[in-house]
Amino acid sequence: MVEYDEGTALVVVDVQNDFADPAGSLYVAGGERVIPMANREIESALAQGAVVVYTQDWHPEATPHFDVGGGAWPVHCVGGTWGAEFHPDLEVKGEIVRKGTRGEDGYSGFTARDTATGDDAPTPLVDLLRKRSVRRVVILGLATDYCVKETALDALKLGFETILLRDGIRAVDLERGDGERALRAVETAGARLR
Ligand code: VGL
Repeated sequence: MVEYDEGTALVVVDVQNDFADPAGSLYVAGGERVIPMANREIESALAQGAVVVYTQDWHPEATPHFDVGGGAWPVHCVGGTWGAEFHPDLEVKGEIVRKGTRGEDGYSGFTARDTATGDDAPTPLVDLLRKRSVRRVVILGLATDYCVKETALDALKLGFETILLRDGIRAVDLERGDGERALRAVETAGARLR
């Protein structure tokens, strides 16, 4: 278990039905297995005065992010649908930051990428963390090789000390080894794995 304090935020990435339920449209193998650990970390973080924040993929019905719109992914996490809801076993006890809401590629919890121009715009996450004087972020959730990775890389770029909880993440692994490569990339960028 990590030590938490008031300058630390636990960022729980995309523990939503479409990723964490075997019936979800973009189910990440073993996704539901991160939930017990997530709940333990959430309790521990809150008990020690840390900030707990949740990211939530929240797409419009049609977006260039989806394969039917020319993108890479099956339709998933459409705002207001079951797939976009947090998994019912996850304890939700903190602020929620939605991403992808205007049709952007929303991998990182910190930025939304315009699918036409490739430009990044900030989500409310960094302001929220700065307001609470956070200097260190602890990340878990789904999926290692996309949203967890991009959130961790942005956290590092923004100057946060960044820790990834290995047992609290699972990979899509479109190509075998993507998850492990993502971990190496975030480690190389300066994150610690726990
Ligand atoms: C994610 C693929 C597409 C994720 C989101 O949460 O990691 N992966 N959209």
